[in-house]
Amino acid sequence: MTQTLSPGAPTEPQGPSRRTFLKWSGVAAGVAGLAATTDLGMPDPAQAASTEGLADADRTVWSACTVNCGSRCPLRLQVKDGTIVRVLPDNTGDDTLGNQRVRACVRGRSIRQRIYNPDRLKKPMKRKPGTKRGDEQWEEISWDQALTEIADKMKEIKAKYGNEAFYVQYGTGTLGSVMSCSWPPNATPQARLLNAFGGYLDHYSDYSTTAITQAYPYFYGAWVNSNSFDDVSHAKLQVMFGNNPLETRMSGGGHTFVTQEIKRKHGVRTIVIDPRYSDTSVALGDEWVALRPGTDAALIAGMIYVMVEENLHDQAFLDKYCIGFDEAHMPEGAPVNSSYRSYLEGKGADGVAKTPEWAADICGVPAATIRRLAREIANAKPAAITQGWGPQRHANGENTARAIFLLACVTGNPGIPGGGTGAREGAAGLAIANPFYTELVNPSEKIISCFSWLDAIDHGPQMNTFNAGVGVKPKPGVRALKVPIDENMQPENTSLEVPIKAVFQYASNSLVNQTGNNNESVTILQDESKCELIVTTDIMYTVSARYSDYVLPGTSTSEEFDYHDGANGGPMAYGIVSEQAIEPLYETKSIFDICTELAAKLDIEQEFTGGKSREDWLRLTIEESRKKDPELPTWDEWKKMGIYRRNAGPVIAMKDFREDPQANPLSTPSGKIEIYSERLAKMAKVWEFGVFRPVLAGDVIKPLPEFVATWEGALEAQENKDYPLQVIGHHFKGRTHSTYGNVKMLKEAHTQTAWMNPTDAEQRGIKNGDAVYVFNERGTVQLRAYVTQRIIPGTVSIPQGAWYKPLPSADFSLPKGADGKHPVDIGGSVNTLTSLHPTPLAKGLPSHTVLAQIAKAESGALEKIEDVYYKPYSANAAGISKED
Ligand SMILES: Nc1nc2c(c(=O)[nH]1)N[C@H]1C(S)=C(S)[C@@H](COP(=O)(O)OP(=O)(O)OC[C@H]3O[C@@H](n4cnc5c(=O)[nH]c(N)nc54)[C@H](O)[C@@H]3O)O[C@H]1N2
Ligand SMILES: Nc1nc2c(c(=O)[nH]1)N[C@H]1C(S)=C(S)[C@@H](COP(=O)(O)OP(=O)(O)OC[C@H]3O[C@@H](n4cnc5c(=O)[nH]c(N)nc54)[C@H](O)[C@@H]3O)O[C@H]1N2
Ligand code: SF4
Ligand SMILES: [Mo]
Repeated sequence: MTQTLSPGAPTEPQGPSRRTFLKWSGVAAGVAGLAATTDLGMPDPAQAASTEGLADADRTVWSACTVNCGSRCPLRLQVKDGTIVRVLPDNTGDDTLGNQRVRACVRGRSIRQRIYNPDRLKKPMKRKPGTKRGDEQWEEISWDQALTEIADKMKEIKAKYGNEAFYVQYGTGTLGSVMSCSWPPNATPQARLLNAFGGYLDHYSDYSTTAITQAYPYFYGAWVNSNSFDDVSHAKLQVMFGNNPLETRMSGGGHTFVTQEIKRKHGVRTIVIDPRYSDTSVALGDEWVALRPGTDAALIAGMIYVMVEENLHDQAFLDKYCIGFDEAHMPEGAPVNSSYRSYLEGKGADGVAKTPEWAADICGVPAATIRRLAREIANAKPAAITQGWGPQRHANGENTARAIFLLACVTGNPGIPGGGTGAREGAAGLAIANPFYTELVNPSEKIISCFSWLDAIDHGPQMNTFNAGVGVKPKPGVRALKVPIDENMQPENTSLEVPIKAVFQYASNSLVNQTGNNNESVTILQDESKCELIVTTDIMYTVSARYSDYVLPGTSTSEEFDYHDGANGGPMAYGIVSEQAIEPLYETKSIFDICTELAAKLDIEQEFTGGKSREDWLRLTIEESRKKDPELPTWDEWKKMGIYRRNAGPVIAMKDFREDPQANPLSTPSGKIEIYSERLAKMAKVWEFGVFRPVLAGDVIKPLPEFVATWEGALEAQENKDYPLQVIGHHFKGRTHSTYGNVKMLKEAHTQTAWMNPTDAEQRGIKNGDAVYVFNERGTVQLRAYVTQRIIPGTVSIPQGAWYKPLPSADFSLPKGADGKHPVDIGGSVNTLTSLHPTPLAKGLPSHTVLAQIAKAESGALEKIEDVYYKPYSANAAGISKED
């Protein structure tokens, strides 16, 4: 079942010999300066006419970068003697909106260093019997042995616990593919395999948007985007809350291009609200509003207070389209003084007026600035208000997300050109069918939040809807409410029956590294009486691989062919068909082949493949899509063109609702925008906190999008003497999460550092570039400090995704307050500091809610960091085939 380049091509795995590889990497590096493109830059117009890339390459094939950065870039891979020697960007389209050339960013252009990386997994591996998960003692075994043992264990677990003991882990490393897709979980080969095997426990939401995904149903009824970024041309003002497309959507034909092109042509004034002076503030911002993390809802309450006081709010919009803003527009039966206006005026339960002065104390933005911003945002008609997902990745991120929606509504912006919903920007796209995944359905009814799996391993059968957010399975493709609610709007309770006993993870580094609290995660996973089987398929020897029982070497996108959906933040809809550039390296296999072979061992091969090959399924995918959209190219045409694009025009979100709310009601119970949610009011009464973890400040469900002071939030930071600094972990250009995090040249260009304000640094005797410890009760990391005015005082940012590398604490001179209980993470993973305490409603990640302390490290620490940082991560694991 190995994918071959053409009939008759050798099917045995072929790694490039070290000699061939060195020869061609040498040539490629040597000619980089002469070619029409460089590995890091844009095409050089002066040389565009000359031969592009390597003149005597055997062939150039379309491929793609399929990681989860929110962009999707085609790559043209040049192949010589079976080895990829150059990576070229898109050379089609141009620089007009709707026909954009989709230029890959620095990461995509360094993909060769990821394909031929010393950390590449080469053979199936089994944790040596008698060793602990994480001991990194491996036995290389044959595929047959690996899959036979996994199948036997699966049968045993199924017989003992049933199918809900199987879990497909969250993972987004190849979400940009169809046949190799890793997300959404129910549209992955592993899910199809488990469906054929009798089902598995599914999860809802995702690590990107757990809080906002569960906030949506109670405000807008369902997920809506905001208008696309090209539509900002019609806005008078752009306001971005924690939205950083210039770093999180780096494709040169995508959001980065669209936002800058609109700014260049239309000059729309842009305000960026972020604790950091992000790359987006640098490139697009006319004003940076620095606020304390987790306080947007307070800032917004302060602004809306001014709008109401000065009658600048859009009362007509609120009356016609919303419920809950004032006492005259409340659902029947809501208590008196429970409207948002009552909350502002101090008539609600807390009795406090939400004046700009009140807000300033919380968020750190001066009251005068709040007044000025309120007037400007209310008077700019229309205003394009968007949020990234940083604001909601907090302890009560659900309320923050709704508060930003609310600002868009109070200013009357949803559904009109130049306006928006306060959600993240939308974009044009192609509607691609997905027959491989829709055909076989998961018989299991239960579903948990994506962040609850460690709890379900630990104490699954005690978890239910009210204490842990256990839900019932949504309809495929519907990102909606998972908490069942009866006809009287009363929530119903559902329980898990068995714990998770088997975890399958593919293109994911979320076992340990991307979930949170690395040290606690390791402790839960090391108890083999809990989770009995962990199977990881990846291309790299990742942090998660270290803690697995079986590690299966997967192929990378360049060793496969597939279809990839585009994403650009603007009017262009596009998709990419990639060709296989090289034979699978070493003994790697595609996830389709792995699942097919495992299915055979489970006697369900026919059910899994449906009697079709990988290519048959891809052809069917395009054929089915063409039934709905006949303009799309056929599979064979698409293969030749690589990228297909068309201008689909701007997205104006909620246009139908704005034009006729009676004919196009929302899916909320009232059909309107619900500023006050009766369902949340009812859920608040039955929701239980503190069953598995202590109840902390902010563990509440509020019917209104009010500010909630949370555990380890801005207010606790001011009280906490031991850990007074708020820590966030922004998404970083050096990596996509952990992916590309072991590419040496990217590490050199984008070093892992803790961003901190000079005020905080001076107080601690820390200078730019010093090695520091950042620590709290959950762990200690060691990394370099980046002392900069680009972050608000009192806040530190450690870019998320660095590879957790724990070393014994006895080898370090720990500062006061850092306990020796935990190892010291010298890789600088922010998840060594984060908590597993879930958000109240969504049971989601609170990744950006952390308090910690910083201290300067002992001399010699910097050298130690450097030494570990630049080494392959597989260097010290026993039993893994190393580079020859
Ligand atoms: N503290 C903190 N933690 C966070 C976040 C945060 O903001 N702060 N953000 C969260 C978010 S939004 C997300 S989406 C998650 C992401 O978490 P993950 O989805 O786990 O993301 P990655 O770390 O990129 O892991 C992807 C894996 O896919 C593998 N992979 C890449 N390409 C290929 C391929 O071609 N073939 C195969 N077989 N494998 C491949 C990579 O080697 C990598 O191990 O992290 C979350 N974690
Ligand atoms: N280069 C790169 N690009 C990526 C990724 C990556 O790892 N690297 N990951 C991709 C993925 S899967 C996702 S989900 C997206 C993530 O996209 P986002 O979730 O939007 O990214 P973040 O960096 O978490 O947050 C965006 C901004 O919010 C700020 N912020 C943090 N807390 C707050 C707050 O309380 N209030 C306000 N107003 N701002 C706050 C941060 O400083 C940051 O600048 O990015 C995608 N793109
Ligand atoms: S990381 Fe994202 S922006 Fe960069 S090449 Fe890959 S898909 Fe494009
Ligand atoms: Mo994400």
